[in-house]
Amino acid sequence: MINFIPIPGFPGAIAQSSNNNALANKNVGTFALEVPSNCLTATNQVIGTWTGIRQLKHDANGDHFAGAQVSRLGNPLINEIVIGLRDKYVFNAGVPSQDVGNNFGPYVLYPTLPAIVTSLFLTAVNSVLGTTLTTLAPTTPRSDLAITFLSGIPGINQSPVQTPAVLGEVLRLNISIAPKAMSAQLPLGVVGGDTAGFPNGRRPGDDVIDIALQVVVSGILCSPQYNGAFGCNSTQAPIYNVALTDGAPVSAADFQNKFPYLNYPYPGYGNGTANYFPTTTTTSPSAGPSFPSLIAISIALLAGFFISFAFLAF
Ligand SMILES: [Ca+2]
Repeated sequence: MINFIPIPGFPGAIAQSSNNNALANKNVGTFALEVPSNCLTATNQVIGTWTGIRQLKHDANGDHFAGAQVSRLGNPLINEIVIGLRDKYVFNAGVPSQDVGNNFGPYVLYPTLPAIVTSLFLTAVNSVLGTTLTTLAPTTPRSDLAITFLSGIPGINQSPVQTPAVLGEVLRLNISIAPKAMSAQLPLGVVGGDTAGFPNGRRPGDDVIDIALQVVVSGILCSPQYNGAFGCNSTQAPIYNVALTDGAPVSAADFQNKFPYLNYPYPGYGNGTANYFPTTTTTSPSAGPSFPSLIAISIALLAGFFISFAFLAF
């Protein structure tokens, strides 16, 4: 799913091009909700959310009911590239409050992805750059990843009223940080200097693949600009200043400026050809109240499954 030819300026490095988007012109089923934000907060303005997919079951009368949870996700890519194969079933069947007890912490503190990238690229990087790096991976244990994905970032999306911070794999959002107009959104979110973006919530135009590569593999949060706030420094992250990328750009400009913010699906007929959007204008939902009074939540929906939203008001 991820193209590992990622180092800009490196011979053979991938260039930013929409042609690298393997999902272009593909449809993803989505279930979108727009919820008044004041329905989701408790004693402070930080919330956590995740989704679960449940099997569709039938009783003796043929009525539907929700079976066991078979998939779960808060932050993108956690299930795919962080949780180890032997524990994916446990992770998918569980809830965030069980993550510490299920001993998922080491997957975050000692991630495999940077080690894989090192095994693939270390020799080539040293050869081309004339360096003698012994690894491309930041030093473990990765306190920066624990803060980013398990506790929330202090001052951004960590609950200010819980000490110590509650750990668990949820997508955290600080509603008190004002959302930005689409024209002002930066695709790299927090690491790009836009605290209204991922991992403080997730907007459709946030380039979560590039963000994850630069946080997990480059170790950008160990760079001098963060001054040790994430428990690491640049000497522990050999390529902290390398902007790793999958080469597939995405930004807010690719999406609608009103709920559900995601684009309308492509028709099955003529997909991939020019001018295959309907030429007639259909009535679309009104923009409704402006942010931040509403939060839009969307997730991929698999046919034949129940889906549940869970909100954690800290
Ligand atoms: Ca990208």
